[in-house]
Amino acid sequence: MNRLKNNLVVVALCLLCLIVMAVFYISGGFLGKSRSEETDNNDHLIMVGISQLGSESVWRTANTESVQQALSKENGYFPIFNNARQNQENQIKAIRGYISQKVDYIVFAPVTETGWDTVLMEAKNAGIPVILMDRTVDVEDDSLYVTRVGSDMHEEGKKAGMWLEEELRDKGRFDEDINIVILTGNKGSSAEIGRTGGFAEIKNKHKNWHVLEEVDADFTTSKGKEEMRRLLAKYSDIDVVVSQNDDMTFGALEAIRDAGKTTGDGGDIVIISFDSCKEALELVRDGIINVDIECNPLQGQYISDVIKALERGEEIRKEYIVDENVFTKSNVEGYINDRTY
Ligand code: GZL
Repeated sequence: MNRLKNNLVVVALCLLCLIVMAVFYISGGFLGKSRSEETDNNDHLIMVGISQLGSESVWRTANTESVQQALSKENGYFPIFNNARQNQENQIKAIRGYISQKVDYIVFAPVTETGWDTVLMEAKNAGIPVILMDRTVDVEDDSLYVTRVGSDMHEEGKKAGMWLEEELRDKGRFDEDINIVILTGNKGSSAEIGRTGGFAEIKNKHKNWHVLEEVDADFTTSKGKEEMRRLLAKYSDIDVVVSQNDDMTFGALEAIRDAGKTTGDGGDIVIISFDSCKEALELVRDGIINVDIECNPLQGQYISDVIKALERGEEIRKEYIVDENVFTKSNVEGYINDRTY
């Protein structure tokens, strides 16, 4: 009789344990959310693989923050993010990873224009729409991406040239020989290709504008300072520096100051910069940078709007160009305080 009673107790205890475990598993007690709950929660989220090219500049950081804020879980997304540290191979690896994870969309800022045909064909064959952010790609078949959200960087380069025409005219130097050095961003990036080409379109109208040297300073402050120091040692008569982003400009300004020269309004050297981050706009206000051609990094909401339109089955454009300005001492004041980057 005792043996029977003991067996019944053991069976009851086992049943109790099973019930407790079942309750915990379903309520997500031991393992975090139950798999079914985890899957249900994420099922209706739009899974987006984001390949950012790097974190080389203030502009890039603002661009990253903008896309991470827009493509957030609160806004209906399941974002997966990778920083490629300005290396194309890392971006290709990240995109292949997103393809194997079967994301719904791929958003990527290509570090350079070429070398993407194969991996974008893999994404297309997997039925994953690719959205370009910021820069563009040079591919045989432009159906390999659905759209690009970014700037018209050729136009930005032209704006720099047109401003210099006006500046020289205003200062009575229109027919003077003008010696120019150019700090470019990463050679082969659409930012460098656009800005270099746009500025050259204007420069080529002026036989008295002489580009002494054009050098890749990597879009970074350290490289901008290093290259500017070298150029100052090589050329004693630089009149204008065209620096294709503010980070390189900050480095160039340090080198110019170290060389005992002045910049900006009435200075020895005219400074033309790009991006228009807050710190640079303050230098425009203070007359240290002559002009800053805006490049708007706040592209996240544009990208989210495009994805939501695609989700609704709507037609979208092949390109969305963000609004941009040109800042000089005369108009910059009102833009500085609410600058978020
Ligand atoms: C421009 C962007 C450039 C910025 C730089 O659209 O690609 O890259 O001008 C950034 O600051 O590094």
